[in-house]
Amino acid sequence: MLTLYGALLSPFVRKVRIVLAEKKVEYELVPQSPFEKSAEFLKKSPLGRIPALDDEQGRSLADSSIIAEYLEERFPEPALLPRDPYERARVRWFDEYADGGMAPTLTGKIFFQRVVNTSLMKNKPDEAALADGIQELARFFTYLEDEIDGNDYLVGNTFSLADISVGCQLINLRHAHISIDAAEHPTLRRWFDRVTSRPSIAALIEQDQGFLGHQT
Ligand SMILES: N[C@@H](CCC(=O)N[C@@H](CS)C(=O)NCC(=O)O)C(=O)O
Repeated sequence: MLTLYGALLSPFVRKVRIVLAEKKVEYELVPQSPFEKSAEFLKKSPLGRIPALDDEQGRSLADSSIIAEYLEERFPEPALLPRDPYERARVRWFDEYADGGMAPTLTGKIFFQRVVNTSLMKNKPDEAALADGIQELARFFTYLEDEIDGNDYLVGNTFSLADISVGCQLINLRHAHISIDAAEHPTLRRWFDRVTSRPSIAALIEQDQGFLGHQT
């Protein structure tokens, strides 16, 4: 069986878990904190980040995007990357937009300050970082609203890794009590509600909420 190392609440771990659930691949989730980096974990994930994955032979891979593409190649159905080369590249673009563009703001600033630093670690939030993050949100929302352009999904009007990666960042934002305003960004809000009501995603949100409910 595959072994995934990671923690609830991480958008990157969630991304891989959704891919596994969509493809109905069984796996064992081994808890791994992003703050504790044992020598053993660093062998699996040399940058010390979650997630990491071991295959059935104990061979490791790190990074959610690398793992997602590996899973796509090993378990092609249902496809989460389109066949068309341009659309495949667009999915990879949205994965990068989510992880490289949105994550530093939505997860790094807003979620980290409100949820990790304040609710879980009981520290005072860095109000400047939080305010910065909140102020940066509009440009992401406006871009995504335009890109969805009345479709059901981000690329090729089919559910793909693009929806998973972008959705995972917005789920962390919602955990930080910020939702997409339906009046200001109606298309993005409809898309988010559609994506988060998929069973593979709704189940993980429920797990996160259960965990947060116990902690706060
Ligand atoms: N590009 C990586 C990012 C993973 C990442 O940053 N994970 C965070 C937790 S949400 C982490 O492990 N942070 C610890 C660190 O950077 O030292 C991926 O997609 O897997």
